Amino acid sequence: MQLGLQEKRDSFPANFIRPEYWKQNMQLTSVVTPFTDDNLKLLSQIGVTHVTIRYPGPGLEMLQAIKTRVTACGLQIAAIEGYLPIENIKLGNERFDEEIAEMKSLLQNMQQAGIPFVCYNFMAGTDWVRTELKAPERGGAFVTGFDLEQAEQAVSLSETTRDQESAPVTAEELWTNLKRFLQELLPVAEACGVTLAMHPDDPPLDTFMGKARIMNSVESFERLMELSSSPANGICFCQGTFAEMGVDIPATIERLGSHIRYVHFRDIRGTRERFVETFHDNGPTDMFAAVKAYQNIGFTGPIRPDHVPQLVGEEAGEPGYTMLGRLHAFGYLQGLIEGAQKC
Ligand code: CS2
Ligand code: MN
Repeated sequence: MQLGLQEKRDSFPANFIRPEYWKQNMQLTSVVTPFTDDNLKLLSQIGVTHVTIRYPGPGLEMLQAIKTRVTACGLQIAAIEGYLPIENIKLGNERFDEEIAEMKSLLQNMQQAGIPFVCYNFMAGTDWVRTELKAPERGGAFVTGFDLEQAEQAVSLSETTRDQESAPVTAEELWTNLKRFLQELLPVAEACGVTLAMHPDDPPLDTFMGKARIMNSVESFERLMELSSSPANGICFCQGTFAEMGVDIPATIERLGSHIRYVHFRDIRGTRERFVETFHDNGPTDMFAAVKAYQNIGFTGPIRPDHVPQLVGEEAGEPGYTMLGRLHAFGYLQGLIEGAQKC
């Protein structure tokens, strides 16, 4: 009997052939936007093995349902990232305990669903912020940008943190709330086999719209690591945000070393006060040296291309989260990983 085209595709095992150099290497993971079966299949076809999902709300059922869809396409869930209910934890207000309880139950559900990483940030009032969503990059592709002088036009690019009430918060208060957050969650995370990976403040300013920012330097990440030696206390090395800090990327990867448990791969041109994002292969950072540094520190965790340019035909997409640029970024990253592995 002759198989039809679709049946032939469906009967072909995902990631059937994995060359030897992938065995002890990083895990390619991706955010999937829009979250469709076609996009899941597309990622699986190009060699991506894991996905990063947004927090889908409380309860195990939704996580299990997403897992079923992801597994059907030959992929695994590496991490939950974004849309976490932790705004009142950051502000340390009367809803602190309620949100801690929701996070503890998330960690338990992640254990049930076999999801090993949760990526969070400690920016109060906003998520990542930009003042420009359509800056021109190579060939007229669109990238996002930031200019502190135009901060009143800033857009927070995450639905959960738009229009938050604007109570000011100091750096000292944020450190206190962070410490309480870690004291509550790290023991549970450890027991559940989940790692918390802190994402830096983007942009890494000292203060923004009346709120202090604390995860804005290499030293503050070292301080975070000193708060607890739990193996569940990890770092999400968002390369683009560290580049905004103006630090040497490969040297910083080596400096933070094994505390880096999750990686966002991306680059920018400029400074933390004024920058634009770039194509992954078109920024000032030596991306080969960065990948080499991840290999030197023995990093085998999930790595994902972070924000990507919006390419022709994708002008209406979610800034930073369209598909075509992501395919290009993965191809480039795969080449760098193989190259770095072999020399
Ligand atoms: C962003 C964020 O820079 C980024 O990675 O796209 O939405 C990110 O997912 C959250 O800030 C992580 O906590
Ligand atoms: Mn990032």
